[in-house]
Amino acid sequence: MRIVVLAGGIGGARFLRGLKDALHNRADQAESQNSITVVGNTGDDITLFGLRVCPDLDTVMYTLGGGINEEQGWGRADETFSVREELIAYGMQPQWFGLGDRDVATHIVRSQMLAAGYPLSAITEALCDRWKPGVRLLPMTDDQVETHVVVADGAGRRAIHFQEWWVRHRAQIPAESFVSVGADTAEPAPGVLAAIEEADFVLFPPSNPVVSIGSILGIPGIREAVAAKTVVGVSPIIGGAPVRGMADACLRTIGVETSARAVAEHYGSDLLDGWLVDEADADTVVEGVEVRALPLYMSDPERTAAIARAAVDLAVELGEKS
Ligand code: FO1
Repeated sequence: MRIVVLAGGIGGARFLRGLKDALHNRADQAESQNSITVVGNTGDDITLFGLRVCPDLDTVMYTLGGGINEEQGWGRADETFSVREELIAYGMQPQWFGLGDRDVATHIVRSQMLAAGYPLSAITEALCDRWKPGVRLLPMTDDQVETHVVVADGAGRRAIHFQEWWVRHRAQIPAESFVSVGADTAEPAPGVLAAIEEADFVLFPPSNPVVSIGSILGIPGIREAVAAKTVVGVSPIIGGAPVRGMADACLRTIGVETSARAVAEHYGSDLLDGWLVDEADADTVVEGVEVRALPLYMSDPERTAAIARAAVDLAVELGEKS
């Protein structure tokens, strides 16, 4: 099976680990027939201290490559922070985004290759040569696209980088809107549209539907290509609350209720064919979308693999998009 997964950070990476397990144990397909192409969100990317940081690409790469800080879901395991401490000693700003020493090496490799003219897709492939994530990881675009947040508080109305809103302010300043800076002139990265067209189906993991999956779908050409395929998504909302992160703050900003049903309706039945919800939301009905309920907390690898298997099974059941 050829599967394309649109992924953001932590939730997407953990789902992908379960998907690899589910395919590995699947009897009806020779192992070699399976391929997973991940289209990763780059809207969270930020340049800090002259280094280009790609949080969602790195979270997928480290999680599937065995280098992730498991509790955090981002950054490296066994980290030290000497570089960070020295930067603070120099009074360098910002100090609200913690870069670990091992992680800095990734950003140095990426920044050096960017300066030499390599596109982000080639750089990501080179980094994955080391980490061997077992999936093909493509950035959604090679162009620079960043999510900025329009906020208004005592300091006045202004746009700040998504990371500043997310990490410094923990999404506590109400966001008026999200702006995907650069998206309107961005092109899908090489291989993205072809992978989607050649896929048997597309999966939306429980990533942030607004700033992760929404950002990917916002790259011209990607939403149309995905809409032509069978798409099965996994709800990131269980019982009216996000499983992790602050998806509710993002959904509120775009006027979408924090519920499994509302997120599916936000994606739209022109895009979404199947939707997995937790048993707490088993009464979810979405016009034009096949809804299935099962335990959705990715509490352990077996549970995560079961969720991924259910997504694959539903996609196969829904078959070729009519
Ligand atoms: N998240 C935090 O809450 N605090 C941090 O200091 C932080 C540093 C960081 C460094 C590298 C990286 O790849 C991710 C990092 N994150 C941090 C997480 C990041 O904000 C999120 O992974 C995504 O951008 C949101 O999905």
